[in-house]
Amino acid sequence: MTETVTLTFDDLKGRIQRIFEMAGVRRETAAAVARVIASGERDACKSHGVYRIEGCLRVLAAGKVVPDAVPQVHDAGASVIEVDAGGGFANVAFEDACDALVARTRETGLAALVIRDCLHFSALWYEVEILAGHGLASLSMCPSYATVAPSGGQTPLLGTNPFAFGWPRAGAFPYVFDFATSVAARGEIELHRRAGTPIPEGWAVDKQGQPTTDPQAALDGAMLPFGGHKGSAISTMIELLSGAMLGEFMSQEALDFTGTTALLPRHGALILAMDPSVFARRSGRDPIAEGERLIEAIADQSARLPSQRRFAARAKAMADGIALTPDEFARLERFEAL
Ligand code: NDP
Ligand code: PYC
Repeated sequence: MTETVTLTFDDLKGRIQRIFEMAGVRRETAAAVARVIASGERDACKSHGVYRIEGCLRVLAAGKVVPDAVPQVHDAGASVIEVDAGGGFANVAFEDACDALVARTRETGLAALVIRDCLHFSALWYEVEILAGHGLASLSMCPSYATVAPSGGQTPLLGTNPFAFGWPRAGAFPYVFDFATSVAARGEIELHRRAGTPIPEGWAVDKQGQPTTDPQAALDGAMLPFGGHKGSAISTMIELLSGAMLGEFMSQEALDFTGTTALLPRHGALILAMDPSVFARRSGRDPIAEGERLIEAIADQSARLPSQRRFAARAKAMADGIALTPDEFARLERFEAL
């Protein structure tokens, strides 16, 4: 087969859900995992789209994620809501606790969701975009595996630690950024290895601490934080806030737990949600309209807004379908036959 194969979002989502149900994953969890993977593929986030199915199946086969875990939401009416994922996938834990987080944020202006003991393999924009859909601003973060050397060092200590921000807009897609605090996500390097293509300079060093463009040498060596000491500090903050502060694994402990980066990491996650209307109440100003003036001024300079590429990919995929390469489709069919 040489042609791309085009699927609708619902078809792709349904196929992925069945793959996970066949692998023994609880129906609600399989549905949540399928939603986030299909959404990644729809939005042309290749490092967190169908490519992730294989990694999730590997971690299931290795017994490092609990397929039938039922998330337990602990809401004592305070600003911090906790959901214990019980060693299961983070996606369903987030979905189960989302309504409580939204309600508390509207009540108090500021609330946090702590996700405990989860496997968080997915892109974080998914979460902040849902909260923006409820009119809330939010920050989301989690540790990962110790694969990134701190700026000025050469030994991996930090994770690729993703960081996302969402801001609601009236009548437009929200303002969302979402990035690994390494120069590139590990998934990007793995995709280069799979394709046999070099990685750009500046992404990683090899085991000897020398710059490399060889994806395998990069995966065996150390990835680098984005923005030198600034990215290194943000990544450290993520370790502290979503690891140490929650009493959950930091990236080194997550790596020690699974013993390999070939499996996806287990740790906690932190989502902070804010209701702009509560913060702005006494100012008499409309925070969304104020924000809009800045966002429009940025766009007026023809500067690309973060997520703009993703939203354009989404619109195309929803109109024309999601195109999978022959290799991606063959893998999907192989997983369906397992
Ligand atoms: P990218 O560098 O591809 O993108 C980072 C952000 O910057 C996106 O919001 C992107 O928007 C935006 N952007 C990119 N180029 C421009 C530009 N020229 N002008 C303005 N904005 C731009 O992301 P990463 O490779 O760092 O991360 C990829 C994904 O990996 C993320 O979704 C992250 O959550 C996920 N990840 C998850 C981990 C986990 O443990 N769960 C660990 C590490 C990463 P757009 O999308 O539209 O291009
Ligand atoms: O792409 O760096 C990554 C990653 C790690 C865990 C999930 N995604």
